[in-house]
Amino acid sequence: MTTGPVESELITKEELQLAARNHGMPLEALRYPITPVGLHYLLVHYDIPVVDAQAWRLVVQGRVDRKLELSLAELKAMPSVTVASTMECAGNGRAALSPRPISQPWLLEAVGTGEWRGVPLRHVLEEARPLADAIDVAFTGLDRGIEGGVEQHYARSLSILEAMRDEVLLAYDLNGEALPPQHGFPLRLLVPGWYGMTNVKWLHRIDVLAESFEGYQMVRGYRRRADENDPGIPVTRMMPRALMVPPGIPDFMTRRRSVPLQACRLEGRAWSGWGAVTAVEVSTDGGATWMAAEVDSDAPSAWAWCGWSFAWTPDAEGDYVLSCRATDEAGNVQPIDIPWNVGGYSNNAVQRIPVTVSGSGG
Ligand SMILES: Nc1nc2c(c(=O)[nH]1)N[C@H]1C(S)=C(S)[C@@H](COP(=O)(O)O)O[C@H]1N2
Ligand SMILES: [Mo]
Repeated sequence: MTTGPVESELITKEELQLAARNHGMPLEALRYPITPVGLHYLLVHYDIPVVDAQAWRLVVQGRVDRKLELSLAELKAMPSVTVASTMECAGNGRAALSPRPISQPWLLEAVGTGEWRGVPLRHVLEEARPLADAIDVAFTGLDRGIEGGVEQHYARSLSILEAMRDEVLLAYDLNGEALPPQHGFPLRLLVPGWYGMTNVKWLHRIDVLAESFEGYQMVRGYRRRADENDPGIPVTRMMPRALMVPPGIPDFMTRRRSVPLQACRLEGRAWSGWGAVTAVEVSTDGGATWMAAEVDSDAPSAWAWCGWSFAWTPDAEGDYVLSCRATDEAGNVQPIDIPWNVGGYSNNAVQRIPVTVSGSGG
């Protein structure tokens, strides 16, 4: 998906083509603890396949004692769990890097929280009984395309240890309904805490392997590389991020915010794939000084974002830059800037919202 940096800051027609297919979550939708399905961000590398649920089977094969071929009805008959889980694309924040890595040009809106229902992957793997030499598990989707010159089905893997974690699901419902086509009907992998690319949609094959899976999306895509020659390090769990609902009202074209000169409640949500969010701070001076926000204790689940709020009373009319930043349990804090990388992955630099405060409001 990524072809490297360009000199120009202008969005190319190809980026626009991707952006028109893959929409973000409008940031005002941070107000919902569970993102309504149509507002959840969307990222599809190739084409959305049309899947006949009757004919579809999930095949589990490779280094297992017992090969499985499961229909959707058989999967739905297994014990299920529901988990609210925040998903963020690893490319979220990409378009803010300079030079801009050419790919889906996300600003900050490639995130959403779904209530996913499905069968714990471990349950299915235990039925297939992985052999003692199994170390990796590859997940292959039905969608096919060409990327970096390589024709492929979209596929990603997890180590057998990660694959056996309790929270990992084979999900068939989102927010109480069957997965919609664009989110992976009839089945997708759901790995809470990991960046979006892990959650293989239109899943139809699971291969248990005695060697590590070397698919394109593991060895070429989704690695943080300093330059084209750097093999890089794999992109895995979500780095902490806090986002703010842009306050006030927007200008149609520039989307610059106008806020009246009166008390203003700033609010948003924060998450991390490395443990609970322990603090959210707010800056109203572009990151020079920071103040503690109040973090809600009623996140929809341990894998979902938590709400936060901050009572702001601007002192005077004028221009402000509002920012927020999250700290997680593991001690990760959002940076002001991140080192540039080829694919533009995991740019969790703090959000900056320019606002104009004027008058005394209506
Ligand atoms: N089969 C398949 N799975 C996929 C993708 C894809 O293109 N094909 N995109 C991945 C990426 S990069 C992201 S960020 C998430 C997006 O999931 P969503 O569209 O349901 O939000 O799906 C992941 N799973
Ligand atoms: Mo993504």
